[in-house]
Amino acid sequence: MIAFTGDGGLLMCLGELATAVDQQARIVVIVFNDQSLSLIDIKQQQRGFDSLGVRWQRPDFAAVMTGLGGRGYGVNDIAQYTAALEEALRGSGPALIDVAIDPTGYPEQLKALRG
Ligand SMILES: Cc1ncc(C[n+]2csc(CCOP(=O)(O)OP(=O)(O)O)c2C)c(N)n1
Repeated sequence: MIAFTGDGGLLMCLGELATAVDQQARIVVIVFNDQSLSLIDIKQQQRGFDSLGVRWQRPDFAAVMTGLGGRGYGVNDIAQYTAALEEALRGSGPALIDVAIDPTGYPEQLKALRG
């Protein structure tokens, strides 16, 4: 099984990674790590509010997963992502791929999608 999540979403249920390791679940968690609750951040900006409580230092989720006893990979580009995904799917037990994402293009993207 492959699960995709944002960093905010993963932080809300981080303990589940420990359960996945405990159960040796066959799951690969892919986290799009943009250091923010972007959806909320964008809504704040659109309404002219200050960006408040929605950005943080980039968590190292690969290190978290490794610390819990699982396999963790940190990636910054497509080549690293592909290699990590292949390795993650080959091994046993849970794995996590922490994908560094730049959120600066989101507002334009959202405007194009939703108008
Ligand atoms: C349990 C729970 N709490 C709060 C929310 C409200 N919420 C919706 S999207 C979101 C931000 C998610 O952030 P992230 O996973 O980093 O995704 P991004 O918006 O950055 O793509 C929040 C807090 C929710 N959906 N579920």
